[in-house]
Amino acid sequence: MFCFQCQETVGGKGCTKVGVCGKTADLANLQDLMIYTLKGISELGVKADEIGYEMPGLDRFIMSGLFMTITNANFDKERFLKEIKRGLRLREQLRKALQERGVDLRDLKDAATFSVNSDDDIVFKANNDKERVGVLATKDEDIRSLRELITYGLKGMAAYAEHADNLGYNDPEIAKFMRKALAATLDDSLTVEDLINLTMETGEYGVKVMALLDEANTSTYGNPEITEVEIGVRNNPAILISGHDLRDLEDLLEQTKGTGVDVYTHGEMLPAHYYPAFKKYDHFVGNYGNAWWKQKEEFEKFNGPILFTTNCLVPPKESYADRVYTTGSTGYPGFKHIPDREDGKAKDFSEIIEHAKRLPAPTEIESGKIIGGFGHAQVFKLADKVVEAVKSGAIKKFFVMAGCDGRMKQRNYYTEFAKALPKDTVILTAGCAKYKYNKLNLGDINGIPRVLDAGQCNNSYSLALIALKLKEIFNLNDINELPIAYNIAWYEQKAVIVLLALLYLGVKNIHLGPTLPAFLSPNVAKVLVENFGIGTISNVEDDIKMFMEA
Ligand code: SF4
Ligand code: SF3
Repeated sequence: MFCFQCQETVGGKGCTKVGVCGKTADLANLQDLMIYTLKGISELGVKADEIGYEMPGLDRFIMSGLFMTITNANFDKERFLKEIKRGLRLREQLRKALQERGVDLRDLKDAATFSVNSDDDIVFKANNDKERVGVLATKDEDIRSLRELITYGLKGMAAYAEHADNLGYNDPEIAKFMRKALAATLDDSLTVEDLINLTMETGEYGVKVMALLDEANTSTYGNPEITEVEIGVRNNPAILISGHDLRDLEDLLEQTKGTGVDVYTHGEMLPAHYYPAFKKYDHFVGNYGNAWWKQKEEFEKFNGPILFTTNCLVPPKESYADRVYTTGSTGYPGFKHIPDREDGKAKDFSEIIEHAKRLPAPTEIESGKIIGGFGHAQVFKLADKVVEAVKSGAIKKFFVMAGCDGRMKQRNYYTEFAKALPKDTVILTAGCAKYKYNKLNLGDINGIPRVLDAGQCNNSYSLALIALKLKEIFNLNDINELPIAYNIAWYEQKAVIVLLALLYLGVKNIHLGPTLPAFLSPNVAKVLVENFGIGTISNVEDDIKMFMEA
């Protein structure tokens, strides 16, 4: 195996024996073969696009195939075997359809033509075809770096596209771009420059997909609004829902209504509380615990069943493993998996609900409230107040500290950074990075809280809209003239698409931490430094000085 797609990769270089995330070598190889299969399907898909042929189910398959390979999403080898076989069937159907339409299919690559006769064949190819399958199959380190940067961006894009699709929102242009970009990563004729351009285009589609998901979420559930979220517990049996999928949450809330079972959020599901549509459920109690990496201790104490709708899932402790359910792109061997919805009907969560009824109420681990809900619409409503505070000097600077949280000790930097920021600064956040400072009670500036949480990582789009709005209000030519600094924490591939989207929007001088991605080769990193001023972090004191002076 070789995997370096996340921030916690071994030695900041690559996981080669087993993943820090818990991914075994054979699972990692199967995930690589899944991606390889998607690339091959996409090569045919591009040809289909050229003649305007659409194959039903193709967009969704590519989306969920990519999504399943995101860090901490799916650890289930059986599921990958099943999906690879499904992919090969789809690929064959597509090939036939194109052949019938007279499309020239002579120069297809191995990814679009390899065949297997059994599960063993699949496993054999995944483990042995190192010249073609996997990250290291690309020998040139700059080409490899760009191919992977694009692929990881596509994984994040796919995740957001799937959430939008679950709410009935999709954009065929986004799916078409995914096919084009996946196929391009197989194309040896593309130069470094071509791939840099494609990376920027990936950012452009990143903006589109986040706009689409924003539209899907806000049209379906209303605009996030200022909300106090309870972090203590009640005395009823309960289900803990984690991940990012709001449609799954809606189905669960509907089905738990009147059952005596409460629902709490964990990790990235916290921002669901900010949506008006979810406030009508009085059994939707609050948020339990913190970011994903604290799940082992927190799930043990929760006592009830846990539902994963997306990443980040950590291999469980035995003490609670029998209480964990997965759905959508997530999976883990031995966990119950709730099947996808059919014909738009709700998923069936009855088994989890019955399970919850047999278990005790959660053990309280915290008490009090946290505040959030500062999506673009809510912040625009406060615009006068914000602008006045900037003009009067009450707010000197905004710090975008969106992104991911993670296990590394070094990430305490973000807690210390938030504490040490001058009192006339405001943190704009989104994603699970917020758990490093959202319970610190950092106070407010003329009624504006010093931590403004826009929501999940995909809601980083809101932060971009807020910046663009401020640029308009202050009549500036360039978004970089605003008093906004970017100190972003990353972990998995959704952060990659958010980063590429910000770069596409022209945001400069983003600092990424706690370490730069291992998949950036020195030359690719140099391009990002020279053209976009990308930097990393050093220590709290020097960094605050640097940001405040910039
Ligand atoms: Fe290693 Fe991260 Fe890949 Fe897991 S996802 S194998 S931790 S690089
Ligand atoms: Fe967190 Fe996994 Fe990235 Fe959506 S839940 S931000 S790490």
